[in-house]
Amino acid sequence: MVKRNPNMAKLTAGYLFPEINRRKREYLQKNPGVKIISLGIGNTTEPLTPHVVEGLHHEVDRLSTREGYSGYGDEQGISDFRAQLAAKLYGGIVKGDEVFISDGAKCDIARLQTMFGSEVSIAVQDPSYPVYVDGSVIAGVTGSYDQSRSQFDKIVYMKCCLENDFFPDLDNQPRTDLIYFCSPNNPTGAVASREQLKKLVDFARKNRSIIIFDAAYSEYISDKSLPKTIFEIDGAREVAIEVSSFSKPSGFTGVRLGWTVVPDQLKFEDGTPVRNDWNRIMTTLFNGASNIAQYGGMAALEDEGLAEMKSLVSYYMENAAIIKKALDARGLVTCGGINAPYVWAHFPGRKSWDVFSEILEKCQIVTTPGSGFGPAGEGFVRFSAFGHREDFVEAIKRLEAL
Ligand code: PGU
Repeated sequence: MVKRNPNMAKLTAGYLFPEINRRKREYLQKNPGVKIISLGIGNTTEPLTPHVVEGLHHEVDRLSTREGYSGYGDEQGISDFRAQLAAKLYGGIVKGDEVFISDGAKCDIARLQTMFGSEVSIAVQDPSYPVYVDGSVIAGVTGSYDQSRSQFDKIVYMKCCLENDFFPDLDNQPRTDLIYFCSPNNPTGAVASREQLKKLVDFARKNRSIIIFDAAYSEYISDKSLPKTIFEIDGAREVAIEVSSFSKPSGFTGVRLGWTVVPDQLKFEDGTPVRNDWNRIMTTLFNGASNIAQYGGMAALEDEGLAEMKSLVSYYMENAAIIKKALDARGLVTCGGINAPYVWAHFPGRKSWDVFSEILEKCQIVTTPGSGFGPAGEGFVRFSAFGHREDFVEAIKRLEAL
């Protein structure tokens, strides 16, 4: 018999989104034929846009000829694409060879967790995208279990709530090796201001920590005063890695394409550039993003592609406005939904899973319970803005039953 990896046994429950699906299926078994509206998982619904499709087709056609065919490519991605990405999405503040193309942000987070290993301590925003904690636990980042707090001692939860504007009280946080930070935030929809990110960078510099900045929703920022990347902040190049993705801005959730920026200046304690180890991880554990997806990504960075990205983002953001308005009208306190595709609704004194069940039963709408993102998410429910417009129009009618 093979011994089970003990870290797997340390995970608290199943991964959040399959659990939500399980409950949805269970509801459908009991109520066959009911049309459920899914505002749960942040999964894109609108078709790929024409210019991007052209880019994908073009590469498929090229691969179907003997002259044009190519097999494995550079593990780090097509160098032209890396340079384009640095220029178009970062305005040149990062270099092409600091950008590593991948099959998505989630996969890069897992590989970063492999790179940093089990010896590190981590801090996460509470609530946060469950992969930061679950992936770290799988990688062995636990330490001993503190029964009184129901938490592992190598994992620090930085409370982000209404009272602190969803930005952690850094003056009272202990030092950790890594700090996961997501802005625009999943699930709260909060976007850190320039001043807040400066505080975060200064905190990391003081503590010699590394920030893993998740910018998967950066294209949803329309307010020009808000930073879209951590690298807009002075000093970030010495303390931050950024992961990001084409999933949400270009609808590549199924196509799969993302990237990670590791700046040259970022070093480990012994002076080794983090970039070297990241290159070693990518060349060893990854074989390059699909060449078809990369050509789709390149098309997305051309002027027509960027214009399409803008209109796709606007479409989802109108959904966000529709749902936010309806929830506000019901007297609920909501956050997010302005520069982020999630609306975070407060149900004071209630358990998130109870609210989830009530919304499912009364409105046939699937949401995501806030407690699935961390202890401070209790009492909240997340509404995703990813869906067809007609479903949002229908959803707000159904919410009247709440
Ligand atoms: N980072 C954040 C903050 C996310 O919310 C998501 C997706 C990803 C990364 C994944 O990016 P990829 O490039 O597509 O890998 N979050 C969704 C989907 C759930 C999931 O398990 O990824 C959500 O509903 O939270």
